[in-house]
Amino acid sequence: MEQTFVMVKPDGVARGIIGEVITRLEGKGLKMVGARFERLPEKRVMEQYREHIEKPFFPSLHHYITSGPCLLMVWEGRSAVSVVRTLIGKTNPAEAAPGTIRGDLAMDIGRNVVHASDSPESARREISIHFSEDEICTYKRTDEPVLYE
Ligand code: IDP
Ligand code: MG
Repeated sequence: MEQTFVMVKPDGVARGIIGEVITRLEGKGLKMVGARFERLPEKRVMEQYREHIEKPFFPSLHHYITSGPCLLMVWEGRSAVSVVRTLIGKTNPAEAAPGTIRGDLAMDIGRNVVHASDSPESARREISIHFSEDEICTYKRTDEPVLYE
């Protein structure tokens, strides 16, 4: 099984749609195996978004992502990385398909509610930035035997 890093950003927290995000991932059949609610410390913001540090939007991204608490999570399932990327939709909510989290629940690229890892390599890197191994929990969902062939 694959794991991916998912985060409800401060706008999603402030708008009270944490539950909606979790419900969609749980309903799909993904399993939450780690979670923490916190304001991101400076060091981990820079590690998380290192590929964007030189981009023109980075100062506003930095300001926004540290403006309030985030819900950081690790989700597990078959092809979890690509499955979650499909569920969250395109980066710009104006272009994200209906039925996706960003397509249904957001308006602005700078306020797009959720983050999710874009590849298995990013997922491993991002999970290790935010979580230690002992924070990842192992358990069975009772529907696992019927979720997968
Ligand atoms: P992703 O979140 O879909 O993986 P990335 O390109 O990795 O998108 O960008 C990371 C985050 O940076 C986006 O989710 C968004 O919050 C912000 N961002 C990306 N591009 C822009 C932009 O052009 N203007 C403002 N914010 C942006
Ligand atoms: Mg990204």
